[in-house]
Amino acid sequence: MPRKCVNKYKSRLYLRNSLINSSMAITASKPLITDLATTVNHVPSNFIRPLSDRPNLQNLHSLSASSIPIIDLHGLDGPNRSQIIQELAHACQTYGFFQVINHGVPEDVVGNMVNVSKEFFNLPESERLKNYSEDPTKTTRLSTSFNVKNEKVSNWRDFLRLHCHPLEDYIKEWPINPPSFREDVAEYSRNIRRLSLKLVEAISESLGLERDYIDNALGKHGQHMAVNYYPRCPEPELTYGLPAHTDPNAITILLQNDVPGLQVLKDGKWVTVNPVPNTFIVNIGDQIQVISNDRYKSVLHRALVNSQKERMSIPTFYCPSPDAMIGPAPQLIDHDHPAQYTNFTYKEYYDKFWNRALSKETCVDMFKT
Ligand SMILES: O=C(O)CCC(=O)C(=O)O
Repeated sequence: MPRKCVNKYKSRLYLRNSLINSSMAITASKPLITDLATTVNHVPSNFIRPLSDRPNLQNLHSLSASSIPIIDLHGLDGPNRSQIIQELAHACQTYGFFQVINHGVPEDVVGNMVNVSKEFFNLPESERLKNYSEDPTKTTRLSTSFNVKNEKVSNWRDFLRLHCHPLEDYIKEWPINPPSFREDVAEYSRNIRRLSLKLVEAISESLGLERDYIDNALGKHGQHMAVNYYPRCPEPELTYGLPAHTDPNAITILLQNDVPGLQVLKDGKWVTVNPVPNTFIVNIGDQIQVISNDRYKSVLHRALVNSQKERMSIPTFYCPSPDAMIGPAPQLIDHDHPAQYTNFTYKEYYDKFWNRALSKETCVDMFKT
């Protein structure tokens, strides 16, 4: 059969499966969207969002690079510290997002991370599938969408998710292909951990807390990474790479390639954060919203896809260890600012996060007083 016909047949088969049972369809055909995307000219029905919840590609408000604050970390450990702390406080209160330059992560470490990630997603399907799992409790896994077990509409994303701290506990589970994968990703994750620790201390100080307050609140700390791969999509106006959500962790440090797609909700409007070379995008996660007793906000963001070019983003989720007890810092509770949240362990929070589909009703609301 000519290739065109094979593709048509495969996509029809896929669509038929979608209609029979949308949650089974993705496993019944091609588990990964990376492989399915090359066989379809239309978005299969289980990826199509209801009319009221679609990206409005005609109405994109592009933030120019300077609209999301860019914070120069040079001198954070020197005479510029108090100035940088003030800039951080402003960014965290006003945007929940900022970008950092002079962050100390060498360009070659970032370059190797991006290249090896690309190589991973270019491996033959059978090689990639060795890492496939739909179990969110697995500490190393390749998967698709968000949580295929409980979502009604699928997302145009595959992702490789890795726990990274303590590194020696997890590195032995990571893919062995491409051959430099473990070395390149380990080097990147060590560098990002150093940056995260610096930022966590600075954010703590910016809230008027002891420099090590948040560091201590995170217990033994955790660090997870995702490599998000968004293939080209024939009808990007019908679906998302990731729908609106906030991040469940403490802070996220995001590296994106040169293809735009990240949007942040600012004053009720979705704005695109255009890629800027040699910067990371940092956002406040739910745990810092709780610790700050709502002084800092964990802001809704989402990822769009496009028909021209595949996109990759690599977020590092810096988080508490599962046993860490999280609650508003007592120093930030007073008569005018009563505690907004009950105390909980990060494990309780994280289990809730994965057991629900991603949605605009953020998980943090489930822990309100
Ligand atoms: O791809 C992006 O830019 C956003 C990724 C993201 O929000 C996530 O992985 O939680």
